[in-house]
Amino acid sequence: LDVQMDLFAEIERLKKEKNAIVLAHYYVDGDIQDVADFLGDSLGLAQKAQSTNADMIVFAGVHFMAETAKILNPTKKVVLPDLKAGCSLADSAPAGLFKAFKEKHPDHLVISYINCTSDIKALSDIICTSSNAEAILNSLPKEQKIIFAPDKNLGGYLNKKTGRDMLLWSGACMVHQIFSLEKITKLKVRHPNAKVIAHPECEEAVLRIADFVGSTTQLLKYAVTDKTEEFIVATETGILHQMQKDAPYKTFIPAPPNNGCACNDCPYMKLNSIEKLYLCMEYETPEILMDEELRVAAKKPIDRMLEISR
Ligand code: CIZ
Ligand code: SF4
Repeated sequence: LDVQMDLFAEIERLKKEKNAIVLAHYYVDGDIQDVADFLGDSLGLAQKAQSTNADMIVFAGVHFMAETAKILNPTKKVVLPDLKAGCSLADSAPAGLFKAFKEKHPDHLVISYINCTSDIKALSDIICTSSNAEAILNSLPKEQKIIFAPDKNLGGYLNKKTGRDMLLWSGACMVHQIFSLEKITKLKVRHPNAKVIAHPECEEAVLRIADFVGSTTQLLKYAVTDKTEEFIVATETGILHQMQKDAPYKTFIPAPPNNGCACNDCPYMKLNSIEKLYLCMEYETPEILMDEELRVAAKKPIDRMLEISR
């Protein structure tokens, strides 16, 4: 690539030329967040993908999110800067094993967190995100038997919050799973006025000491509007970019993981770069392509979610 090229200007030119929209998740690099037309968490991005008039959706996030955009927009071209941007949580639910598990519990409704493959979506009755999971559960009768997949931490948190006893698939996210309770506790001692805010994909022990638990968007809103000036943030570090932008005078400290690193990046989200974003817009590849039968089957439970959380 020509190092002199102004990639930001080129991306703006391509957006116009190709009637393309750039959707970015809060976990991608800050410079990509800044060139995006729309920034959001998985629910916000799915809703935006459904309502856009663009011809091409450029998805700076991970594969299951771009796939969700394609499921909702079969006639539009959906491109992802790097097809290797997968997800450890989605990988933790292989379709064959999950299908066998489901068949053992035929009287259960299957609710799956949107962080899963299209094969798992096709095996589900309703999709949810961390923003709307409670509302979706509350729309169902108390005695309804439910399988929740793939995140056991989010599932356990929801069981506790709603008083349900959902059967949990034992998946987890490698990023949220490895926050160190010990290091967060030490950090709290050094910052006695800081509040700990955490995503429900974190382990129960971390959620127990958190002052606030919420989805990516809820954490952002809380951090900006709460009167506290200092926060220890237990989720993917990319979200700090927007927190700092929206509340420049506040202090946001990434919660430390137990792997020796200072902060916690999702290696998949970080495969997105400005260079790859530009290249995928220019050459319209790699593209998300889907088998039509699978797409239709995976769309049904997403539509149910979008209806409930409109
Ligand atoms: O861990 C993720 O990938 C999350 C929390 C996505 C989202 O926006 O809900
Ligand atoms: Fe998947 Fe976790 Fe990365 Fe989110 S942060 S994309 S759940 S691996």
